Amino acid sequence: MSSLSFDLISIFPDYFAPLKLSLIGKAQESGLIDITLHDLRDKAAGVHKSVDDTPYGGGAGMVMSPEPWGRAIDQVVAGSSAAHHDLIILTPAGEKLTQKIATELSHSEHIIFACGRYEGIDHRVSEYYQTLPNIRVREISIGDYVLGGGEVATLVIMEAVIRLIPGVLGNPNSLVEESHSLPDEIVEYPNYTKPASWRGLEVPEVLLSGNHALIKAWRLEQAKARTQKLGRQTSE
Ligand code: JDQ
Repeated sequence: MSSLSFDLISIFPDYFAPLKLSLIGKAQESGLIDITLHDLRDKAAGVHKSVDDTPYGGGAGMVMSPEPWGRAIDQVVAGSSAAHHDLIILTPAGEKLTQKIATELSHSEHIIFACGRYEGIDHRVSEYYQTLPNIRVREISIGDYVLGGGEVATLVIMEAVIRLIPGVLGNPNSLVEESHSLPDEIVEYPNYTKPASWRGLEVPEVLLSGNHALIKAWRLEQAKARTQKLGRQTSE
């Protein structure tokens, strides 16, 4: 079995409660994936268990200290049997999540998510782990808006990645791809189900025709029109 392991580090591990639900919960139960949560606070020193400090150079807010992150990540790496690790640091300044990145990550054996809070994590954490040959560091954003921390972004990435793992969806992955049969960058065509007439709105006639070649062409045309309308780039 390919079994992808995830280690999630956060001061709010309760954010990840939804991972026991639905598709991801079942993927865990069936052993296709393994998810371990870590409370960064457990790695904080002193009576106050502080994980943040004021920013060098001044400015608003607080920055997460590198020491607890170093202890947490070192421990996760030391406890892993994987030969290679992907360390994902969530940040609004990261490379934008794409389906291509999700696909790459679905082929990983071990993914560590560093979920910061406040104004983010001392940049040396990213720099340090980039120097290790068995770790690939990726700073990732899920979109151009500012969240309160990395936890929700991690849930988004995990959902995008885990559904790509063979055996996670009901249908085999090859069949799932076939059911879309569109280039990665093209948006989905509109979907319809019964009833054929609803509140005066009819399902497009072509979909009731039984002509599969015609339906396929119509769906591709619809998807392209939607893509155009969104102003998105296509390969053609
Ligand atoms: C963190 C914050 C002001 C960071 C702290 C850690 N796509 C995306 N949006 N926002 C994030 C990701 C994100 C990820 C991790 C985060 C936001 N914050 C809050 C606030 C400046 C920088």
